Amino acid sequence: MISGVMNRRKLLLTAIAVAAARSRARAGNGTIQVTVENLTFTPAKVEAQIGETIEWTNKDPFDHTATVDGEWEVAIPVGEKGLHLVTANDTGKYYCRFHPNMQGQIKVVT
Ligand SMILES: [Cu+2]
Repeated sequence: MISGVMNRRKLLLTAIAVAAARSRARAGNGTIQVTVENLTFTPAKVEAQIGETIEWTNKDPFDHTATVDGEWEVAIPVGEKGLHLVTANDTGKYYCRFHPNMQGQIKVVT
């Protein structure tokens, strides 16, 4: 009787562990680093999973942004970082509001 309960509990924990591993495979929780220097996003093109964070680090002596018109804008002030949590519809280009020639690209992967 007791061992039956133990087995069910063990089975349940195993099922939870498998489900957690699967959800990790679908959605990342890592950070993708992009350096902003000399008016350039490096790397210009990043691949990210839903739930990962893109972190821009500004090494220029002036402010930048990462902007998708009508969607989102991340301020990247001098000497600071800007963060964006990746969502399902983030595949596409972004640019800097102050220097529109600065462009980067995000590809959401699963
Ligand atoms: Cu800029």
